[in-house]
Amino acid sequence: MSSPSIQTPWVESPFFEAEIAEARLAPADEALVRHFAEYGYVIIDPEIDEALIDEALAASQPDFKNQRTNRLENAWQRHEAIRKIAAAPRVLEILELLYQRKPIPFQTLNFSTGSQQRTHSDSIHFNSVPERFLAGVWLAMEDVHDGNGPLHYYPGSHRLPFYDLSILGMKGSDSTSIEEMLTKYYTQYEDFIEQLVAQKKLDKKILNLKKGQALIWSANLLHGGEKILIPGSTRYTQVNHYYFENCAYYRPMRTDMALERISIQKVTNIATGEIVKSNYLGTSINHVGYSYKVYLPEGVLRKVVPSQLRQWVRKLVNK
Ligand SMILES: O=C(O)CCC(=O)C(=O)O
Ligand SMILES: [Fe+2]
Repeated sequence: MSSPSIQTPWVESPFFEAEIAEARLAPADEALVRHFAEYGYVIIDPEIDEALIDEALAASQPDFKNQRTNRLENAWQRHEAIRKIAAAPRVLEILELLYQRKPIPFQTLNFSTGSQQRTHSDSIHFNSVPERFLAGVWLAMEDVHDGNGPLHYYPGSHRLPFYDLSILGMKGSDSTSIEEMLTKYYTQYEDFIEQLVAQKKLDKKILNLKKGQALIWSANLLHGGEKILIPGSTRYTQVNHYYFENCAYYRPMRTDMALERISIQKVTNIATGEIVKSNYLGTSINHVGYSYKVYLPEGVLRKVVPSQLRQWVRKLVNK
C-alpha cells in the first residue's frame, strides 16, 4: 500500500520514510533531504557568483548609510543583484527538492552587521496553511566567524510544536502598532522561547560560513544572532524567505483564528514579479492588507464617533 499524500512538507511527514524510499533520489540528493528532515537545516553551495554578491554589497551601501540601519527589508525591489540572489536557480532547485512544491521567494533582509536577534522561530512571523511550508535561506556575503555576530541555531528544534502568541494568553490581532507588538507581545514570546530552550536542554550550534556559502532552515527551526564580540566588525549577509505554492499565507502575530481575524499576507514572487494569491485547498483568498488593524476600544469609539455611526464603525474597524 502506498503512503497517503498529506498536506505537509514530506520532510516533516510521518510517512517520510515510505515516501523517500519511493522517490528513488540520487544518493547525494537523498542525503541532503534526509539531513534536512532530521535536523531542520542544511548547509549548501547556492552557486551564486562572487561578482553578484559584490554587486549586491556595493548597491546596498548607500541604503545602509542613508537609512542609518544595519537591516534592509525588501531591498530586492531597488537592487537587481539582491533580487537575483533571492531567485538563484540552484537555491530554488534545492528548495523544490526539499519541499516537493515550487518555492516562492517573497522577502529579503540584508544585514551589514550581526542582528544579535534573540532566538525565535520564523513561523511566528510568517506561516502557511497547511503549516510549515516556509523556509529561510541565509547567505554569507563575507566570511562569518565567532567575532562578528554569527547565526546560531538549534538542530532538531523544528520538530517542536508551532507556538503562536495565543499559547501565552495574548491576542495578537488586538495590537494597534508595531511598537506595541514588539514591546508588549513579542518580548514575551522571546522570553518564552528562551525558557523553552533551557527546559528542553537544546544544543546550540554556531554558524561560521565562508563568503558564498548558505544555510537553509525550515519553518520552525529555532535560531537567532550571536553577540558581536569584535566591536565595529561587519557581517554582511542576506536572508531570503520562501513560501511554497498552493497555501494560504498569513501573519501569526496579527491573527486570532478563533475570532476570525486572519491577517492574510500579500505575497509577491520575487523571481517572477507576480502576486501570489493565498489558496486554501483550491479556494483562493484575498489578502487583507499589511497594516495593523485599528482596534478601537469601546470607550474611544464613544468619544470620537457620533452614536448614529458607531454600529457601522464597529463593524468596519473592530472586525
Ligand atoms: O541573521 C541573523 O542574525 C538572524 C536573522 C533572522 O533570524 C531572520 O532573518 O529570520
Ligand atoms: Fe529568523
